[in-house]
Amino acid sequence: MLQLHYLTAEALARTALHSPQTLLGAACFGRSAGARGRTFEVPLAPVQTEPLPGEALVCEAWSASGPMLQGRAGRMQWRGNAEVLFAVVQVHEADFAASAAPLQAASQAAYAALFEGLDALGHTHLLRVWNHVPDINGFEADMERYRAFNIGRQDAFLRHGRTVQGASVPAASALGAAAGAPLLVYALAAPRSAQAIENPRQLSAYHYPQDYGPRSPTFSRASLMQFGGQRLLTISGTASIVGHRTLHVGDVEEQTRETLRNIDAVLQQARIHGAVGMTLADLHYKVYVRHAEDWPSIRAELQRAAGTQMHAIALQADVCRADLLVEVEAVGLQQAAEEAAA
Ligand code: 3EB
Repeated sequence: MLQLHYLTAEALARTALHSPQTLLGAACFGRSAGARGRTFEVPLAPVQTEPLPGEALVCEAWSASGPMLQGRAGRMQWRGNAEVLFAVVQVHEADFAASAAPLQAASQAAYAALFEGLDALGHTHLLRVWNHVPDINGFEADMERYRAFNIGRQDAFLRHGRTVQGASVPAASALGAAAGAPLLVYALAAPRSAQAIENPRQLSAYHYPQDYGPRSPTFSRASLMQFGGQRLLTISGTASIVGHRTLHVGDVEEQTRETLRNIDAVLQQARIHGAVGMTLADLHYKVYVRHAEDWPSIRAELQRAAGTQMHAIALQADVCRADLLVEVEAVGLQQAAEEAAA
């Protein structure tokens, strides 16, 4: 059984100490996350993106039932069972300093490592990817770094026999990380393909026009996967975009409400594809806030939609379009009907 918990670094350390066998992998957020990682056997993504002041939940832990195997394949560290695998790849741009476009080359290398590792393990299909691009809104060779990342990512998909649009494109988030940090990609993968879900209110990102870069981003709006008796819905980073345009520039509350309308629209599609009865109140949220001082008003909007008991991690991060003030991703896990009835 797959589970997701948002917890403190101390709680994750206790879990790692007392029941490491059920941990699949984790991501921890903030400057000190990397140092903590060395004490774990399981893959840990050290995300150099700061939690918001006062927020204690700084780790995202995925667990599963065993038996699990783990290892390293080139730049990829992994751990998984027969159904699902957690993978982490970190690439230093300095390794590609000789290239005309080091971030683009590093992005391609990160995804090449992921695809080669996954192919070798038989967990060929990416379900969900988290991308943390250092200085994402900065420039490399006259191009915004997020756009250079998109070129490298798409090249790797194509070179490794993956489609870059349609039903098997993974869900994803792409956020900033501290300048100088390594490019960090972590992911969930499986031996079978998930069902990609799009949002009828938004143009598919893989069809975005050239205004947003020479290559469209390679991600779907959500992915839905069934594991035995369980369903996993992962909703991609979602923002105040309708069609392909940013709405409500400069207004963080309106951006949050538009984002929630988009998440709700994705959820409606997911219900059509089988996530029966899943609602906004059932999801785990990760919220990326450009300006830390906006968090209280964003949180108030989220709680209005998802309830005050909502599970959330809140981070200060640059979002991949300079005019976006907030991006929200979500995860829903539920027992499939056959299982619930049993
Ligand atoms: C958007 O909807 C906002 O490049 O992987 C969200 C989620 C965004 C994933 C990615 C980008 C990505 O276009 C940005």
